[in-house]
Amino acid sequence: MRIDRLEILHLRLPLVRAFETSFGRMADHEVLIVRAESQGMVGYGEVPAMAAPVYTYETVHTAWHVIRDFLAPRLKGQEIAAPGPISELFSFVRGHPMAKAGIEMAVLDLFGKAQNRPIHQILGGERMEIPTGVSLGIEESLDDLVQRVGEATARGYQRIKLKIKPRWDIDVVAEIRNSFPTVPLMADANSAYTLADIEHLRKLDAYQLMMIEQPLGYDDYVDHAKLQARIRTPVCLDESIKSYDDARRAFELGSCRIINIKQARVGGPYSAKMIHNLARAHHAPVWCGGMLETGVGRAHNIALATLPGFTLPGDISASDRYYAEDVVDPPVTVTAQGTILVPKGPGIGYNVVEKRLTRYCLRREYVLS
Ligand code: OSB
Ligand code: MG
Repeated sequence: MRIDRLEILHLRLPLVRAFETSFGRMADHEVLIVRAESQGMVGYGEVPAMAAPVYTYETVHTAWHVIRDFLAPRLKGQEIAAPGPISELFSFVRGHPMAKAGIEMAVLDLFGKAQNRPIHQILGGERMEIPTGVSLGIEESLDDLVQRVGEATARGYQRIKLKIKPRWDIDVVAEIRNSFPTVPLMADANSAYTLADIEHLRKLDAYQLMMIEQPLGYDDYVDHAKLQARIRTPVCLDESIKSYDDARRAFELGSCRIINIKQARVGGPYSAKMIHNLARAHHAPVWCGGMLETGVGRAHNIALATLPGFTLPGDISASDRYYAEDVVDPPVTVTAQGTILVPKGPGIGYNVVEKRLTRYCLRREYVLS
């Protein structure tokens, strides 16, 4: 297959409610949508970077630059024999995994459409229904959060993730555990602590958390290993794992027992699958993380989460968790049992509504034609 045209669209979508983490508060979300065309078919991928480099160093602006000036020119005239990692082709660019992932996702969707197969089948997924959880942000008050947790459990979500930061942590987890004694619960700190906080973080051991996600430095392995040796709660890494080699380092050092796999953060679906395979060999569970994706990235995440090692509920919530109107039709929905039914249609299995892409689009450009 050859990519005839590649277009990138910079979208800004309003969130139904502001989402606050230890790195800041977001009222809307910015992403790039990658549209890859071949023989009249269109494949879609997503770069769920944000407007500011506060989660990783990438932003929608760095991804725009890297795709337009380096990755797209490399695709020109290339014959792509089969769906798979295009990381080889892109390895001359150091880093920038989200920019690379957006293109790889779009190419995978194209292959699915060309072969009339769903992408989860191409990836080797095994499940037709995936368990899912929800990520809840920092709120104005504990009462607000208790209400959010109540709503989410009533909707069926199989586990609740609480965002924590210094002064919004132990008491918050204690209160939620007290109000919801049996709910599967975890906490995500987005790198808000240091090793000096070991004794403080150890207090979380009292609340039967499934895991604590990325408590320490966003690029750290050594301190997390020291922390894991001192706390009972399993450590899960998110920000630290940007590649297969990062995952290898983390397992070798004992930095974590669980990995949150985001295909955008690790350079694409095939790198995500490799990390999944490595984690399986280490008997470590993985789950599919989220980046407030639109329906495009969300559909790719659903496909990834059908792989057998994704045994824990992920952060793939229903479209309406973040968006009043998603760019796909039908929107992603969650069953009363807290699962998502994997679509059977070709490619990503959801229809992308071009008119809605246009509605939220700030700028678009053909970067290969
Ligand atoms: O740390 O997992 C994270 C959102 C944006 C950036 C980082 C993270 C998150 C979330 C929300 O936790 C995940 C989602 O619901 O998409
Ligand atoms: Mg996280």
